[in-house]
Amino acid sequence: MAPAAAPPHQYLIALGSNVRHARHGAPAQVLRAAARALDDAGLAVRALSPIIASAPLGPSRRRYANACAVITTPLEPAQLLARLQGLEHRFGRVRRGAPWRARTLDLDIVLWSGGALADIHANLVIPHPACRQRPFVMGPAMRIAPDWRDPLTGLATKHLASRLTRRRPAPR
Ligand code: PH2
Ligand code: MG
Ligand code: MG
Repeated sequence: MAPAAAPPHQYLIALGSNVRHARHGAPAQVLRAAARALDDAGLAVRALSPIIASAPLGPSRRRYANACAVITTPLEPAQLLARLQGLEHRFGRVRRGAPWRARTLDLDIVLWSGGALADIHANLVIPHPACRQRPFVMGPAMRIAPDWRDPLTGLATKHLASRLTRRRPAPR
């Protein structure tokens, strides 16, 4: 009997770009091409959020295109991370110099169906440690995975997103 296929995991991936690509074009086009490339690489894209434009957080001055995708794959987190880094590389991303430089393609694992994880060898932490503070992650995330929960706070992405967009009370 053929061995049963490993049950697929679900992952929520954040996509970002703030540099044009010679062939694909502007950052939003880069993200569309990246979603197709994920699918072609066997990382089945179940949902792709709308693509938003966002002001850069950090030193780069170029605006970003951001989106989220839900994918399913039998790959374990460290294996998936290696695949995502391969894709970033194929899209012309160069890893050198300071972190947070302008990039053609950034693919981050935000959440997965396996709960919280810290893999020191792969330098991988899930949930993505900064995801709760980032409207450009939680906004797209709540459009396609509103009920996925952050295992550390117990809050769903829709709640994390609304915490980030809610107006703060005026100071007294
Ligand atoms: N990614 C960063 C740093 N700053 N700013 C925006 N708006 N969008 C991003 O995806 C982003 C960022 C590091 O990965
Ligand atoms: Mg990132
Ligand atoms: Mg990254």
